Amino acid sequence: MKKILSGLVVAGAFALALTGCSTPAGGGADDGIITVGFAQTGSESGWRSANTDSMKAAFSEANGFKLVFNAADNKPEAQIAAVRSFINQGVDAIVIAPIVTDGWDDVLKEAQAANIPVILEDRTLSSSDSLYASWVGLDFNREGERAGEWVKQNFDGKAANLVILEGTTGSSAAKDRSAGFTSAIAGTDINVLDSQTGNFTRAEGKTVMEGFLQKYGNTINVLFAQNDDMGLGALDAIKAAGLKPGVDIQIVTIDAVHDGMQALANGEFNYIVECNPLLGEKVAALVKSVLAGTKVDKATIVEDGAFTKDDAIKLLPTRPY
Ligand code: GZL
Repeated sequence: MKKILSGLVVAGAFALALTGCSTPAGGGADDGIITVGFAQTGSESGWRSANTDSMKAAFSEANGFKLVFNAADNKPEAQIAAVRSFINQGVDAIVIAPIVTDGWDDVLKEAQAANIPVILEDRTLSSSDSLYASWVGLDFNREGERAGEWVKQNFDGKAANLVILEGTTGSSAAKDRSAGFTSAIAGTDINVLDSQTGNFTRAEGKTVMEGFLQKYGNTINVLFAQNDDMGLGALDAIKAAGLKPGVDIQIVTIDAVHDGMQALANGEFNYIVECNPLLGEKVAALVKSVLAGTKVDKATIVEDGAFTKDDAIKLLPTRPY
């Protein structure tokens, strides 16, 4: 019996070889499952967790995917190594949320040479857009501008002193939010006392804010944190200094994740500009379109809102993240 089975196995393999078992239209292995390598930044913030959850839910087996997930612990070199590993594994498509904008040309060229399409989600990178199929994300410059417009509206003419907690150095989110914010407060009498990266994390936001408070004391009137998590870390430092966040130091942040909206509802934050992390379904649809050879837009921007304390109180019970 064993001999017959082995004969059948050989014949089957031979038949498969004859058919050339080419990849079915729409990409994916012979069974139609699309294997996607996803190079995530890491798990630096509440936003990142919500984004990862959204991506894993969209790239499910039920939706026809096998997801190979890598979180690079906010280390650009580890993220590039993960993409190289996906290429070596022969995945059908690669998705990247680039930690920083630079250093991507070589590995993107390797993916192109391997005929593996790359789709970007969330942040962007500085390589030529001929090296990736499409990007879906947010308008970071507008997010920074909206935060600056709130500061201008509430503090222009008061010679207020402001400090900034910047996101990860070299990331498109930090660079573009800084550019938008700076353009919005141009021409006002607001003094930017200092601006330093807190790397989008609570811990580093707290440490940098402690340094600002030691240096400038209670002359600080306003904090612009480029994400909720750094703002939440700064709350600890502000309270430890005997100051009342939201009153002694007014705080504007970006993201609008649950804990940030809770701080806003509590009056510890004063304004939040949203940055929508729920990109998974859009990215999954893009991957399927690209593999099916359908023409796709090079860039898709997802709309953001902006919230006051009253908005947060009303929205918190039903917010999906
Ligand atoms: C923005 C995203 C940023 C968030 C941070 O789209 O890249 O990275 O604002 C996250 O919370 O860490």
